Amino acid sequence: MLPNPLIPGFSPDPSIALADGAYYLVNSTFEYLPAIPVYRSTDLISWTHIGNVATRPDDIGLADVPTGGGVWAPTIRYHDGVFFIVVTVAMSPRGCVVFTATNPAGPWSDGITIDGVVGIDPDLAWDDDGTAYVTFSGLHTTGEQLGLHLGIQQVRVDLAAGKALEPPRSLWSGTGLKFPEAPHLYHRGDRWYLLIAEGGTERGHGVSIARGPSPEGPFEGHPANPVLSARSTSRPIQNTGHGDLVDTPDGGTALVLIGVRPLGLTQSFSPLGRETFITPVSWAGGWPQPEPVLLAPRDAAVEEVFDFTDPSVLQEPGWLAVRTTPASVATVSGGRLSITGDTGLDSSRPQFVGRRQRHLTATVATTVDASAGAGGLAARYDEHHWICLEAHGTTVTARAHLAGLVQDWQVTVPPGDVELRIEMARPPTALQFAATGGDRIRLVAAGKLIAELDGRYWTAETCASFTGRVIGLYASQGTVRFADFRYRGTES
Ligand code: 6LW
Repeated sequence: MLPNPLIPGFSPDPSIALADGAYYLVNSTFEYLPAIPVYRSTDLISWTHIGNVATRPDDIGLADVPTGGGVWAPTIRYHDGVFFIVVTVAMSPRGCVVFTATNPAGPWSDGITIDGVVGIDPDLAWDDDGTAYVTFSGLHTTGEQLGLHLGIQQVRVDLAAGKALEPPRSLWSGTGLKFPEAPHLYHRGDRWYLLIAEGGTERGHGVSIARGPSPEGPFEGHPANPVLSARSTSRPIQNTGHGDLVDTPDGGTALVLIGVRPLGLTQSFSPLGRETFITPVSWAGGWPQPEPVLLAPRDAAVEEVFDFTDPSVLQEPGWLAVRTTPASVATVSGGRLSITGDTGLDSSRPQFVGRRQRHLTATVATTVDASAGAGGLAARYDEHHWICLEAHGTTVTARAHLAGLVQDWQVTVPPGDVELRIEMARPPTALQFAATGGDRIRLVAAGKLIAELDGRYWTAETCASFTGRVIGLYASQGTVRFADFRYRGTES
């Protein structure tokens, strides 16, 4: 059985390509850089994060994107020996961008904007004559028509020139559920298949399929669409949708897709945000039928320890920064990672470097010298939803920031290095009904518990930012020096 989640933690909108016996999977990253992680696997089971597509500060034009905008839903394809990624930089003039590489670990090209694609979730496909098609969800993400949905559309494109060769044509709008999006086009036998998501990325999410004689259609929907949805079920993985089909090593088909792992009863909350899952697909009557998505977490605990003795540590591909690159925020020398800060975590450009929280039970810790500044450890969804432990001299402040509401708790610690720790876990026993759901978050400094928080308020359901939890190091004032960053995560 394949593990689920397949790529845990902040890993929305998966797309996958098979090239010469290896699989490459990419995800959305919104306002974070480096953008678009590339994961590699040869068996669909174990995955290695081999690189990121946009690694330079101005590669993809994220400096001024609003929260919720940025890198939405890349599609990865392999064609004639070249890897292609097509992606929307939402709420930005960069629009629909195509990157290419011969090595998917990078470097990737600077990216060329395809004029004439107004929408999100672009897909790239070629017909037998080599004509390239971009199929996308018609949506205005800027300007006066912001939010206007136009269904699934398509243009033939000149990839080298970066332009559409025709005005958008409407292909299909699904079954009438809201937000037809995430189209992918596949040629199989003598048919073309158009896979989409509909119902919105929350509990109503689903996957629908249509087929037709050519990449331009006409498309006829499956009579039982959506062919996959967890809506109104008690399945442990909810919000399943936005998928991409792939051939499996045993000659079958699988669907990689987005989903969440909510904790709770009638209302439920997903601490880690939208993750990548996988499910087998069978074929019947010329239609693909995905199976319901089953939970199968990997049971081994994961320990990551960065002691900052390696000056190139920030080149490890899992580090993230907000609207800039990790190397622009932090420097590493003399066994310390230093961050100089002049703004807080409520800024759209915090001085923060972090990593994805990938397990529902996780402890993240650092040892920090804050004698010349203020900063520490933070867990963020976005600048409106975060939690931190901030050291400043001999004071440590635990702070919870939730949609403009702020609460502080303070303790005094001895001078010198102090250990800061954030512990996240499912509630051990049934809590009061009204407080059921989400995880519990404990903020600990110098071994003392300072605050325990109800984690429901830092989840996919409460933060409308599309991201997931990213946990890391920051400075808000002066220079703060970190001796290490430790992550331990487990599903058990
Ligand atoms: C993405 C859309 C979706 O563009 O959420 O879950 C949007 N699906 O397809 C942002 O991730």
